[in-house]
Amino acid sequence: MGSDSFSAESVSMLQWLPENIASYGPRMDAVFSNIYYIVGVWFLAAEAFLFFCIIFFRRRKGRKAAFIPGHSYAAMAWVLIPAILVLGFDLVMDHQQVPVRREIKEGAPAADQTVLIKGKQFVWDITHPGADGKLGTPDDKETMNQIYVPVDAVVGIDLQSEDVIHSLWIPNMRFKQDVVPGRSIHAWFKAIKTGDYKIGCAELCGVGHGNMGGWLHVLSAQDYQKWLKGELASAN
Ligand SMILES: [Cu+2]
Repeated sequence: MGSDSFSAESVSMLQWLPENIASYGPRMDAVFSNIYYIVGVWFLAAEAFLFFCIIFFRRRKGRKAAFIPGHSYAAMAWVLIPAILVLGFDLVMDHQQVPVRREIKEGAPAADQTVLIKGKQFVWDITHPGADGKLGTPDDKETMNQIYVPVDAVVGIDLQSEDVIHSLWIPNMRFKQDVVPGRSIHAWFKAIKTGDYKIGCAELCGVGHGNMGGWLHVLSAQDYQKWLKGELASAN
């Protein structure tokens, strides 16, 4: 990874996205912007052609409607050439997203620590490892809807559901992963900036779906240690 062709900071469309705080974010945003521009150009071309046809082939006095079966190659070309072009652009987009997908979904680096996140109607039940860095020990720290992680650390996320399908969504982290009952799904991220960032549920999971919001708190290494010891004033 790290090829300059993936550098996307200068692309204006990215100003609309929430601020990126993920180590892999620039590569993912580059994929977003490539798709945005390719699809955008095709959208404008298709709409322009549609309006051209509406205006120039409108009903007029003395002009009869024609039935065009489209059996000639010249007629078929109107469909086949755009279809081949679209397929070509599709392959280009696939080619660009494969390494990014591989990095994020398949290439999970060794985690500095792992957080267990359980979705249930209608809260995120979050278990952080304590000072020993391990889950399932007495010093684990549990919270509701509040995730605490140190900055610049690879954080593994184990996702489980106690009832229905939820989806953990952290827009600033470019993170969205379905949470499926009966499965333990492993994901990861690495925050590159401290701060508080919104989390939500992105899968309609019942009447309280809209309440499944919370915060991701990215702390400096010192603040994270303070939080573990219960000394961080603002934290629960
Ligand atoms: Cu939910």
